[in-house]
Amino acid sequence: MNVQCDIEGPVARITITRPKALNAIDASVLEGLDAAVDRILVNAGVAAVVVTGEGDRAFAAGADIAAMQTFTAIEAEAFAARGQRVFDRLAALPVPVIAAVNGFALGGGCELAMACDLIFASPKAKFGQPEVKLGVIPGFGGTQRLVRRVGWSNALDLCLTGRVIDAAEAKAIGLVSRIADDVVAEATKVAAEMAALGPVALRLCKRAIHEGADAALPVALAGERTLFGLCFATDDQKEGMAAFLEKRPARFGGR
Ligand code: CO8
Repeated sequence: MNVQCDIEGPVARITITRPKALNAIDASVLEGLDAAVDRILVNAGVAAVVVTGEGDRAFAAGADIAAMQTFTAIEAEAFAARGQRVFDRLAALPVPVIAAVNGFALGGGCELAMACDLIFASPKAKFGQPEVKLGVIPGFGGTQRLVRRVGWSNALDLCLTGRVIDAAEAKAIGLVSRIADDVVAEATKVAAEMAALGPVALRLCKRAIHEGADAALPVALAGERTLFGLCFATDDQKEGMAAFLEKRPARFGGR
């Protein structure tokens, strides 16, 4: 399926394994990503996820151009729908998801990274939505997720020119959270650190941000306070606050 999913303790790692094609996303990669999401969803022990691409050249250099070349309009729309559905499922995982971008994240690769909560990049990572250079537009959510991440000016600049930016510029415009030499190791370390935090709070915090992002502010704030209240029905809240007041590390049970 060209995707590997390794679960080690509380951290799951999803890796696209088509390095010779710069991890280009074809139907088998979408199927593999979908299956990885399924595995993670049924494993209650997973508290954080890292997504990356095999090798040192690419996270994913886009949707597979050779596979798309002869699509009819109907087939293209169906492939975009399939990709959007898989990326939506990844984005909707209840636990934090970190993209570890070790090289090219172009087109569908950039869209995959944006379906993750956080994007970490190696110094040589490259980002872009170069679809217009191929006579098409982003189809796996790029026109919508990019504008939400980096605003109108930056999103239009990138999508309408197709230009490719480096990790430093991606960080400057807010697409990338952190730059690290060994980006997979850094993402795995941060994922493990997150996993040691209150697992219920992590899930509720992600939910508050995701569900509020596209809602009107009063609705989003109502959602936030409901979820805040819900925290007080958990053992983790009792343990977290007691541990602070007793000046000891918290031992969260995830309940
Ligand atoms: N699709 C298929 N194969 C690819 C892709 C790709 N996106 N990117 C690279 N490859 C392959 C190359 O064909 C090459 O294969 P081979 O060795 O058999 O010739 C191999 O990977 C290595 O690539 P290069 O030799 O080109 O490596 P370079 O270092 O010279 O260049 C680049 C690296 C700059 C990343 C270059 O490969 C490139 O420009 N790739 C295409 C980038 C791109 O345009 N991506 C956007 C694709 S469109 C898209 O993602 C739309 C998403 C929405 C889809 C909606 C569904 C309808």
